[in-house]
Amino acid sequence: MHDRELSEKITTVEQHILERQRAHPTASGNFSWLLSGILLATRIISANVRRAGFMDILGATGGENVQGELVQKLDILANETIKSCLGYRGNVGIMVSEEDDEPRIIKEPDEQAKYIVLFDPLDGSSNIDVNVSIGTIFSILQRRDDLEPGADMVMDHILQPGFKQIAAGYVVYGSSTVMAYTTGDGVHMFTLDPSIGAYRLAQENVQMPEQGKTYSINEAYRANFPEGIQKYLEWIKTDEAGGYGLRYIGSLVADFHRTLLKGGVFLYPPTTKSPAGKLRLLYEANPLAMIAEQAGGVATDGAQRILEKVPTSLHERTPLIIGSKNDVKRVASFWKR
Ligand code: P6P
Repeated sequence: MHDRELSEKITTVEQHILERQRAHPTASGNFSWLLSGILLATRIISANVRRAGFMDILGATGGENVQGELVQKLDILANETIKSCLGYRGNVGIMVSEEDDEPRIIKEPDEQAKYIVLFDPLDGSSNIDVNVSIGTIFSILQRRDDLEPGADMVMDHILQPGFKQIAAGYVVYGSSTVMAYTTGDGVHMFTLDPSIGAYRLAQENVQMPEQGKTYSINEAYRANFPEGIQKYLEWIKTDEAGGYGLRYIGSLVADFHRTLLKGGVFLYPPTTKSPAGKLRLLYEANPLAMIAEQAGGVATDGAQRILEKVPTSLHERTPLIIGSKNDVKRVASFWKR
């Protein structure tokens, strides 16, 4: 490395967490150990995503996951990698994956493993074979300490509203691999530096613009959206709206990442095919909603704040309107669920 590069301050995620934990003496090293497990997994996933072009890991396995979607080989690899990296962290009690029908119990309730990690191991997998950005989304809860005797000692710990999350984040495997996370103290963004195999701090306290110039929705379903959404889609194209552009990658993490940085609004409303919406509450909407709010944005299901929804099932779906506060407010002026 040249002197200039040596002199550049490299702040890794681990350093960043420790520096910020010093400001929060109550924080335990437990959490940074847990997060480092997730980040190790994403570095392995990133390496495989980048090699997908010439390794036999493209294409569908032919199997189906609980979502009834064709499961891509990289999906399997990502899912197994995260479970393997987290399984030995010692402080993870339960894991919930988009790819698995049931939760995975790592430690029994009395084994002092307080964390619950919920994740979509590889979101947007339908884009894998065409080299479009895909991503990993994760949410971290703690076991509850207020359960009554006779409670379901697995599901009652998992089905907590999103405002109970202690941390959330995503990794987008795009032209570079970028990770954003929050522990409720702002959103911080890192870029994976392949030359050192570590995530380097790119931006602290990321702020979402109060208003953007982009709306992001699959207009192919226009006729199936609620009438209010259809009216919003008519309005957004008028001169009065002031020149919005439509961007839709079809990979939630990539569409959200752009919305976080540039502002605007991402919408996945209910459709006749998916009356409860398509996206999952526990490991897609909740973590992205925590990130959005921590960056000054908003996330609703058209009726209420995403983070206040009390989940009723593991793979529950929800409508999602997420982005800049003025843009989400504008959508709400046309459509309330
Ligand atoms: P549609 C990918 O399959 C995904 O779950 C999200 O990443 C993405 O936002 C959405 O589905 C795209 O769905 O119905 O527009 O193809």
